[in-house]
Amino acid sequence: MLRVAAVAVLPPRHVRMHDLGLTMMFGCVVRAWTWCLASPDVASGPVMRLDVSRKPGSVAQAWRRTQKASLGPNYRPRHVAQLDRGKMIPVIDFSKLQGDERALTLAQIANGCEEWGFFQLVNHGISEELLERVKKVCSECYQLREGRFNESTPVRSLNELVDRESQGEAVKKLKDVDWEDVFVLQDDNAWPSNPHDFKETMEEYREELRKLAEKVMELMDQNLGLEKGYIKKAFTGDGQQEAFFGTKVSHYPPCPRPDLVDGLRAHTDAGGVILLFQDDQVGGLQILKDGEWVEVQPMKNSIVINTGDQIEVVSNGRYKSTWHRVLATRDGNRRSIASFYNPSLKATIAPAAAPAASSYPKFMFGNYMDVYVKQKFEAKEPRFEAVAAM
Ligand SMILES: O=C(O)CCC(=O)C(=O)O
Repeated sequence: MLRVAAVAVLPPRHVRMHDLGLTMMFGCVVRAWTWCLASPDVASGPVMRLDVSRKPGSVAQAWRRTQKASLGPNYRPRHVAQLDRGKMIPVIDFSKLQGDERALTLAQIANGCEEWGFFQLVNHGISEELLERVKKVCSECYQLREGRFNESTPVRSLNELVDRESQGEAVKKLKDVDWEDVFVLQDDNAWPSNPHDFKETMEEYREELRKLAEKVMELMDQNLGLEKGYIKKAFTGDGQQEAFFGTKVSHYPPCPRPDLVDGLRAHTDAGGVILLFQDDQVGGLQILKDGEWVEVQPMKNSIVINTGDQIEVVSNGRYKSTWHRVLATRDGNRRSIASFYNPSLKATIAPAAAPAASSYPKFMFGNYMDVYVKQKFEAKEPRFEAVAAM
């Protein structure tokens, strides 16, 4: 009989080798502005110029026209061709915000938010040295708790399912568990005390990530035509409350039956801006794009950004939160460190648009969370309806 405890005898911990008001009211009048492009995605491709010469519209629309006109139907970014992975989420060089390519970089961010809900940042300003330390302490911390996973609910549930299957029963994928080992770091909870440098390293990392989240939110303010600091104010009751900032450290151990359980079931995130430092080597994170699951390609030391349900509300649906999931894998122990910059539970969330133009209700974030905890793996629309009725 195949028991899930088989994870224990799989090869040990596998290869861990592991803008503008750029909504830009381009309005009627913006003429032919041109910016050269040199994002990592198109590093070896033709020079592109952002097409803002035509009608009013979002930066993302200008970006799409530019891509179409400049790249032509046959052009594929070099590394896409090399990896042959089909669709790839946008990779954006954050350092370009500092120079001549700021407007183009803002447009890439607008496109990432409007079209994907996900994008990866490189040259984001967080030192490689710190990121290497983060990987090390999180892996060491997991090693110290690894044994516990065999006693956990996902392992027990999968064991039971496999037993039933071995007795001839037709079984279906588990719907109520995730094949992951998780702990959460907040400002006010107990943190692992081992390894000895875990706390210091993770405090330093969280401070950097909190600042990065706030910078990204200011860029969203600009791209949405909102005043600087709008989203942060919305999340903090105009500065009267503290935004929530939590870091979820996850490992997805090797799974003998990935056909019967997901690493993390499909969901959209409840909150604001999520910053994910994912494994360099072990993939598994996928997003739902135009009806297809697309892999979030592992990229060394990049930070993956995605937007949650509250950004969808504040942007009045312009930045939709995207469904994503993590597949369990047979061989490889994926590590992921997701930091969530969310509103305070007491914050009132509503679209920035005038009430008459709002497509979403106004509610207290804490009430939304009460609904979310029960309906996380379901469609978001009923959650908005439920909170509107409160
Ligand atoms: O672990 C990952 O790669 C993604 C985590 C995630 O989507 C979540 O925790 O909401």
